[in-house]
Amino acid sequence: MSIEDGVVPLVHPDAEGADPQVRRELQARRLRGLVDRLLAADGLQARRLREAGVRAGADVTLEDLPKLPTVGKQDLWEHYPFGMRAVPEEDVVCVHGSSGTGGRPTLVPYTAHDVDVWAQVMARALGGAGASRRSTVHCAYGYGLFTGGIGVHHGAMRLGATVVPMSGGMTDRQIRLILDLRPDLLCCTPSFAIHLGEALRARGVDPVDLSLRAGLFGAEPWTEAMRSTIEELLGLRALDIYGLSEIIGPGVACESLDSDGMLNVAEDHFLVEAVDAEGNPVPDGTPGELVFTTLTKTGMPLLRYHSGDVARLAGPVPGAPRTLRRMSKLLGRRDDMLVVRGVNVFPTEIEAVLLADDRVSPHYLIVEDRRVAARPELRVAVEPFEDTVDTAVLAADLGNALRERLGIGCVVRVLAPGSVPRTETGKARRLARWSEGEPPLPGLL
Ligand code: DLL
Repeated sequence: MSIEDGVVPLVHPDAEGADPQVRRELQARRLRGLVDRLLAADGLQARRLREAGVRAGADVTLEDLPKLPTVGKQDLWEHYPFGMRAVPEEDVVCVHGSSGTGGRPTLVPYTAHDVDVWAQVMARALGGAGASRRSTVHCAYGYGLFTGGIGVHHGAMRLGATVVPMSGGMTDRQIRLILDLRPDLLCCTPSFAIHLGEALRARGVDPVDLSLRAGLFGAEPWTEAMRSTIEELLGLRALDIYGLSEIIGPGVACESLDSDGMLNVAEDHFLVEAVDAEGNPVPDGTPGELVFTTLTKTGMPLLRYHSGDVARLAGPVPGAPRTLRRMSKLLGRRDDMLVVRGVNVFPTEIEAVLLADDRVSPHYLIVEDRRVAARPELRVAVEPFEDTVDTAVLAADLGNALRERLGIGCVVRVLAPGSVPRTETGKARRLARWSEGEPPLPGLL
C-alpha cells in the first residue's frame, strides 16, 4: 500500500498535478462560464453582477475577481429554501445542508453533475490519504442531510474502495466492525475519533494491532494537540478534511500524506480567496476569511461566497506532485471569534493551550460568560485524564498558560472526569454562551 512506501499517487494527475498556469487558464474559462450561468438564472447573483457592470462572462478575468460581488449566509437564509437554485427543479437529484448557526438550516440543491464533482474531489481526498481500490473505508460521519457521511461514501465508491457506511453513534458496533473488517481508513469527526480511540483503549485493544493507517477528520475545529492524541490512540496518520455544504460538503480541501500539514484546495472546482474584515485580499500567510467561488457547480453555484472561516493560504509544497494551492487548518470562524474585554480570542487558541498539557483530556467546554455585560468573562471547564491530578495546581497552571497565550485571564474549573457532555453523533459543542440563569455546565461557577 502506498502509505508504506511514502508515495501518494494522484487520483486525477491532470487536475491535481496540473501546471499552475494551465490551471489558471482553466479557472478563468470556468469563471466566465459560471458568470454566464448566473446571469442566465437571473436571480440575486445576476442582479448583483449587473449592478457591478457585468453583462457576460466574457467581461470578467481572474484578476477582476476581488471586484466582483459576493454572497453570504444571510442571502441563503433570505432565499430559503431554494431561492438561489440556478437550474430547473427537475435537474435537482438530492438536497444536503446543515443545521447551521442559530439553528437556521441551510439547504443546498445538487444536480447529478454536482454529485459527480463531489465524488471526484472526495476520491482525490481519500487517495491523498493513501486509499486505493484495495482499501476499506470505515465511514463514521453521520449519514443524512449532513454532507459528511454521504460525501465520503461517494468518494470511496468513485475510487473503487470498499466503504463501510457506519454513520455516527453505536460505539460498540463501530468497534466490532473496525476489529472484524480491518479498515485502513477511518473517516469521522475528530471528537468521535477520540471517543472511538478511548473506547478501544478501555477494551484493552493496543493501537499497533489495529489495521487503520490514516484518517480524514473534519467538520469541526481541531488542533495539532488533538491530532497527536488521535494518532496515539488509533495508531494512524490523522489528516484534516475541510468543506462546507454551501460549496459541496467535505472535499473542498483536504490534507494529503505529503502536503506538509496544510490542506490542498480543490481549486480547479473551488476557487479560494482570503480577505480581511473589509473584504480586501490578504497576502499568502496572513489569516483571512475564506471566500469561495464554485467554478463548476450547477445546482446552486456561488460566486464569492463568504464562508466565515478564517485560515491562511499558501502555494503548493515546492516540488511536490500536487500543485494545488493550500490552506492552513482553520484558525477559527469570524463569528466564533470572541471579543472579551477588547481582546480577540479564537476558541482554537484556548484549545491549543488546554491540549498542550498532558494532564488534560480532550473534553472541555469554553463558556463566554456575559451575565454582567460590563464584565464579560471566559470560563473554561476541563477534565483531567486521571482522578489523582492535583486540581488546584492544574487550574492555576492552565490559568497562567491561557493568560500568556491570550493576553487575558480566564476562570479555569477542573471538573471530575466524565462531567463534560460527549457527542457521539454530529459536531462537538465546545463553546457555550451564558447570559443568564443556570450555568451551561454544573460546577462552572
Ligand atoms: O461540515 C462538511 C464536512 C463534512 C467537512 C465532513 C469535513 C468533513 P457543514 O455542516 O456545512 O459542512 O459545516 C461547515 O464546518 O464552514 C467550518 O466552519 C466547519 N468545518 C468543516 N470542516 C472543518 C475542519 C461540513 N476541517 C462548517 N476544521 C465550515 C474546522 C471545519 N472546521
